[in-house]
Amino acid sequence: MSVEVDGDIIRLAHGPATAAVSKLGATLISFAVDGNEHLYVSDAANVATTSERPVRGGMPVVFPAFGKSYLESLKGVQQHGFARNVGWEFVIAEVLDNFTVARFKLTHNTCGTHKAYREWSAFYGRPIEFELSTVFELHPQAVVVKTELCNLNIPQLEFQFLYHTYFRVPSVDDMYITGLQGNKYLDRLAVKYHVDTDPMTKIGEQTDRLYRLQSAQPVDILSGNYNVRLTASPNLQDLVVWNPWQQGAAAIGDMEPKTSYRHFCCVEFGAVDGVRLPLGQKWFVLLVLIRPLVKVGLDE
Ligand code: TA6
Repeated sequence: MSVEVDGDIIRLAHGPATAAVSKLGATLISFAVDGNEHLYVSDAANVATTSERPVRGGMPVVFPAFGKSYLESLKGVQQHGFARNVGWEFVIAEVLDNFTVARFKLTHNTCGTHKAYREWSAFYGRPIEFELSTVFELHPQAVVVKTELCNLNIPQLEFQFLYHTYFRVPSVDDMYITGLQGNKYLDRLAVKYHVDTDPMTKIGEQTDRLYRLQSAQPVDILSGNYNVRLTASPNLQDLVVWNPWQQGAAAIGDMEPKTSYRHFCCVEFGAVDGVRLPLGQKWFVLLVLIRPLVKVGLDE
């Protein structure tokens, strides 16, 4: 069990599990059990707070806008908001009896000069005051991520939120996602709605799907020794499955090597329908990434 602060990176260890979080966006950049790394990070990713570019990989926090938002209140805000582009305050990391924990915080004081923050504030006609905090609890087989938003001065603060998680897999050809069957999704490339009828969803081409989940149930990524189970709080009802494939990866400057698309898939729990948070209230979400003790599904 240990905690190590290495410049902008906080490293945690607890039993067979290790994790690392960059202060840049409070981005989880590593989660491994028994040395098996579950997150993909591009070779060209910059993980230091000196970069204004978000980490390409790991689990950046998308807030307050998803994509180029369709919501009126977020129209001026850049793609995926600004929380992933700025350095968060590292509050504390400590070893506790059952887990090792690291806490990060982002407030209007820390990101007040960011152009996208000012554009978001412009909609309300005054600087938004908020506190966003994320806690990473590393357990022997899991990482539990808890995020809380507090609205300090706007009657109804509207936002979107997403954990943009890049899962590393040996080969996307041998990867399946279960738990999506029966759910409606928007194919964001063809701009068409479908229902996923597949008990084991497979990605074999450029994919950008936005699911609306009917119930809060776990989603499994099956990939031999790299199986992961995702469990999210019921208020994270949306789920994005994204892989840029060859043509998309070629156009992403900081995705290296360009063949990386074969070794990751983004499976992203979020709330992208627009959440309205009344003044003085808190919004809380949770995501658990578990390495199952019993292997389900495929062998490597
Ligand atoms: O979450 C999927 C997505 O919104 C895709 O549409 C895709 O472009 C991607 O995220 C990556 O976005 P980024 O701004 O990180 O290049």
